[in-house]
Amino acid sequence: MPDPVQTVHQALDSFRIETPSWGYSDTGTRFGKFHQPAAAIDLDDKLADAAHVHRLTGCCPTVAAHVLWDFAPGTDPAVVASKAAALGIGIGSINPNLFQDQIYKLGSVGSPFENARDQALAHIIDCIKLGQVTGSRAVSLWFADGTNYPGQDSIRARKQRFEAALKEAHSHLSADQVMLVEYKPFEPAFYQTDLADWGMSFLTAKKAGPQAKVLVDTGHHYNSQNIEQIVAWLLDEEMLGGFHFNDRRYADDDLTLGSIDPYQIFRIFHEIHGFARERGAYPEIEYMIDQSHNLKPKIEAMLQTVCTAQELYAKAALVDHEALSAAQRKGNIVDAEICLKKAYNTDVTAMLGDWRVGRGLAADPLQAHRASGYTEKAAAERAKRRQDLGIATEHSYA
Ligand code: PSV
Ligand code: MN
Repeated sequence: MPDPVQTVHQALDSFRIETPSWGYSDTGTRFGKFHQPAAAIDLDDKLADAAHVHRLTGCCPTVAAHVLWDFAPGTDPAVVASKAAALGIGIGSINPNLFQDQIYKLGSVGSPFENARDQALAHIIDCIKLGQVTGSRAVSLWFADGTNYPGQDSIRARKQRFEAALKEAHSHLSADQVMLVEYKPFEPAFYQTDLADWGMSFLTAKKAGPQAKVLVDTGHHYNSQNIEQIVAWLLDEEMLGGFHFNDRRYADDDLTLGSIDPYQIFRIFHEIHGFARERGAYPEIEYMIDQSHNLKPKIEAMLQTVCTAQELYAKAALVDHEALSAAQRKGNIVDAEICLKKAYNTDVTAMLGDWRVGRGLAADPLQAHRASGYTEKAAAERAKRRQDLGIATEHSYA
């Protein structure tokens, strides 16, 4: 077994994770929003917050954009990209919005209405072009499409409409772009979701073309579903394109990564390290966070997530693969499991701290953020701007 410090440092050297623009602004649930004085108001604030997180962690060089929420009509994506670059970050995945326009009531590319399908496809193609201007690698597709009642629409017709649309969209990708196809078992459709699981995303991506891959949002699974098995299968088929990280207890996805089940994330990373070891290289995977915090301070939650991801990725790199395969060959289940548990139980805090200090970063990004006064400064400035703009602000318990 090589030196653990070296193993952890090597693993961290290549680990990058993208933060979402929507995680910095006031977002909530459909039941309500709780405002935070330091929340980002506009895209400039979101870019500033994402750059701050990258400055503290050194591993978040890109920020995901949700087109409708971030690019007001008339926004020049080249200007946005250069603003981001001036702050030391880049625009990452481009997320089309295929669910909020009134025309999408019965779906987007799966809709029975041709004009809705045409609008959705045109928007995806626009997003592909936008990504070419911003230098983004991924166009990340999530569809709210589905039906709410049995008989509402033909399930097979919807499947075919998806296949045709994604195939057409794929033909607009440039050689260095990738199309990520996300799945979700339910919500907002509650009878049938068009892309409800990894198999449906897999098949649709395969039919779209070679640059389409599956996106695994950790929150989009039923309770007790074995996500690392899905990851292992997708890796083996070279169809794993990326992750949306978060955690969950019941439905959906806005809890902090690893807050409920950190061992699950470790097991996912273990599959990736094992695959890379076998193939001699890591596959190109977009690691992205998909969380909008309604209760936790937004930047703190983001830092907590990034540090948790690094920690679990590092721990998973420590699995002794020689010992593991020896135990597996002997059918020694107990020793095999101990290999995973031993790595998982290793305290990597000091190794992570050293890695950061070696890169001129603070050993603890969260503490460094708290000491920086960033939130207080942002809160003062943004609260005033919010007032001037007449935007709702936080409740005072004082
Ligand atoms: C849908 O629940 C989802 O996971 C998709 O990725 C959306 O783009 C994102 O959440 C919006 O927060
Ligand atoms: Mn997602």
